[in-house]
Amino acid sequence: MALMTLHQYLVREKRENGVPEELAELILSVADACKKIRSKVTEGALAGVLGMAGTENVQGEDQKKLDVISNEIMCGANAPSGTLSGFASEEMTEVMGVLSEYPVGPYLILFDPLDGSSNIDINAPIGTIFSVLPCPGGAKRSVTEKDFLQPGVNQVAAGYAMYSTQTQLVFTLGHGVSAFTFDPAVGEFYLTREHITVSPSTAEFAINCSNMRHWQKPVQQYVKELLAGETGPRGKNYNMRWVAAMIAEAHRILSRGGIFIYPKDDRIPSRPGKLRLMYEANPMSLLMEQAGGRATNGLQRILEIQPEKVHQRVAVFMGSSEEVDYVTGLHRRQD
Ligand code: FBP
Ligand code: AFP
Repeated sequence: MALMTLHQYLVREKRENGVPEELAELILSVADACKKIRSKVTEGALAGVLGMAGTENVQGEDQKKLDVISNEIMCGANAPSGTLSGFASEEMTEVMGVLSEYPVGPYLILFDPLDGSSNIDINAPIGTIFSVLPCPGGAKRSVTEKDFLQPGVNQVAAGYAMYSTQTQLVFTLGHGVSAFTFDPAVGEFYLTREHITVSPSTAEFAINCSNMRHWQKPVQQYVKELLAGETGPRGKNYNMRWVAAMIAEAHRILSRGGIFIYPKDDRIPSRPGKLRLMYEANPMSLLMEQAGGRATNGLQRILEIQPEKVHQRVAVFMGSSEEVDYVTGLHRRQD
């Protein structure tokens, strides 16, 4: 049987699950942006897109050329769609309204245009993460940061594109998680996995162990128990992976289970974690929950956190429910 295109899938979602026309349009324009980013990523040095941009983002991080290019592509491809009232991006200090030359729509989009920046120049997996929120009060011309400060449970869509051996687009519209593989010969995304589930149990974990000495006690204890293997308290041997791009860790978990952790640590005591709540943790948490997994900050469900700033950070424990529940339990007992 012929594979279903992204467009056909969205037609079906509109008909069977009542997905609004404008949301389907927005997903198509995100997919177009991801195709363009993929093209730059794939050409690499041939397109002159590797290396540093010589600028810093709002988090004080040095921007790579591809961070900046991907941000321009995400803004440029989605602004004219008529589905949005505003944007927020890891690479932009302030939230932005849609230019007056374009019609406005009922949604806000937040994105990390290029996740896993340290992987760009080494030709390892990277991706684009996006989150879609309703615009309070409906479509409007001027948006403020306050409009964006909604908990992750309000997301009407979330997902990512991953640029690796294949380019895949994975998203949820609130009715499960589906994955699409890009066929470069045709220029189309095709549905290749539907009803994705995260297995409740796993023997695979992902955490940057070089920071072990900086972790808080519950994380130290948890990883010590995993490393103790089958004779330890968890009674089995665990394997470890670290791709240094959350997108790839999430994709692995959605493929074969696992737990991904980026905890708070004492390198910067005032920082609650490294990852950004609104355009990294929230979209991934929605995907995990839609696939039957979990996502907490160690104490509470990430999707229920009320954001105070668009660029705020959060600790992340996400993936297979048995592991996330276990490590969350260790934190709660300590609290
Ligand atoms: P960027 O969005 O700046 O690329 O950083 C986020 C991130 O790459 C995550 O995707 C990843 O899990 C983490 O940083 C890796 O950090 P570390 O330097 O500890 O390996
Ligand atoms: P395969 O060729 O069977 O995939 O295994 C080789 C390899 O992937 C190698 O490239 C890695 O360094 C190593 O296995 C990783 O193994 P663990 O992380 O599971 O120890």
